[in-house]
Amino acid sequence: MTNTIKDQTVLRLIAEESKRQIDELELIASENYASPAVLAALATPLANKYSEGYPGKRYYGGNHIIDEVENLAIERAKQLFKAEHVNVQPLSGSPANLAVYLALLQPGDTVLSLRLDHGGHLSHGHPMNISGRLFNFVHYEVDPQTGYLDMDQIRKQAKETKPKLIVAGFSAYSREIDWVGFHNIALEVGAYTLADISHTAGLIAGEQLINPVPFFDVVTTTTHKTLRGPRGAIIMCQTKLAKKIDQAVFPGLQGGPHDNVTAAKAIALGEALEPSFKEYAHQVIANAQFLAKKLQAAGYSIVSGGTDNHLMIIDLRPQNITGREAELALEKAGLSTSRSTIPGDPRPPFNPSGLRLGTAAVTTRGFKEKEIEHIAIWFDQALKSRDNNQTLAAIKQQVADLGRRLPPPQYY
Ligand code: DSN
Repeated sequence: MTNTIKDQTVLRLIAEESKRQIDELELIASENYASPAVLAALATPLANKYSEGYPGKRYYGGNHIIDEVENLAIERAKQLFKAEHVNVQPLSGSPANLAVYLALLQPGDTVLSLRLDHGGHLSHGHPMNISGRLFNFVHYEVDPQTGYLDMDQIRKQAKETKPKLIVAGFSAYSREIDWVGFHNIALEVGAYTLADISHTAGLIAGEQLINPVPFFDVVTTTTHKTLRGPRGAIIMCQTKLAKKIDQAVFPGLQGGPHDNVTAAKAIALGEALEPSFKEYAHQVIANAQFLAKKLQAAGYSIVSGGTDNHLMIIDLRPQNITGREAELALEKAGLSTSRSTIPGDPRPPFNPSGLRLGTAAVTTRGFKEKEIEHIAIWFDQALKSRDNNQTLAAIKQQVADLGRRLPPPQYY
């Protein structure tokens, strides 16, 4: 595919990044490797088209084929998640969430969501984000003792604050979510429900976690994390909200959809409908639970004591290392991770007390427990030798040897 690129500078950078992705191990919980077919769809002439509007009702001519592409993506998402209505146009996760707020709320309305430093997301009402500037977000927290969501406390807060919308679904929470509990609380206080399943969509599609789509009002997800598609998002909702959601996406927030990305979404959704995707989702969780167990055995403290999904948050305070120091040392050892706050973190988000790890990407490369055991050993060695560049370089070499034996899917 890159054979056609003649710009030597860009070509060199693409080659370097591609090599980095082979030689290093991706443990960032929100990343994955899309299939060659998904990547190929992105580099097609569909990228040339303008298609403002929706299938059958466009504001530009020449869209009869694009209509078929978009309808295909919609039908596959409906089938995969048992959704009544799907909008496949959102450009990414934050715009998808903003579209939902625009559809359901008036500026100043109250929304209840998880605090960012307890595992929430910027677009769930952080004061620096447009969501927090336009709407009155109040936040629930995880239980400081257990690291789990406390549904009784959330019910109490919902009754006190009477939100118009309750947001569930998180970017740094490792436990199964009580969707039914959230649904019941929303019924009690007369609130809409939004599930942001961006992190776990692939595990839900692979039938390893509970699916909130059939009974939540609206569900958003990015398509590039555990779902393993192109960068982008979709919104699923009940038929009664379809018009509001569609109008909020276009013309409310976006112009033309990215039709090449829509085609790639259709391919990824088709891949997720294959029986082998269930095995993938199962192995992602098995790998995460095995990694958590090995790290605990090596003395690391995992928030909530383990994981039910693809990710875990490690509280590094007992090791007296900050999240940033750990991230930098691990990067020198070829392990790509992201620092993270821990619930009630005394440190600032730029250099917090924790580190988030995920297994979606390495599982795509075919990693099983045997390879995960190596990761746990290298992780521990790298943090213990964080001031020794020679040891870190030696680990990086071993990481690259394993990485080259189990490379990510490449498209050229
Ligand atoms: N940045 C993503 C994550 O890492 O969880 C969410 O947007």
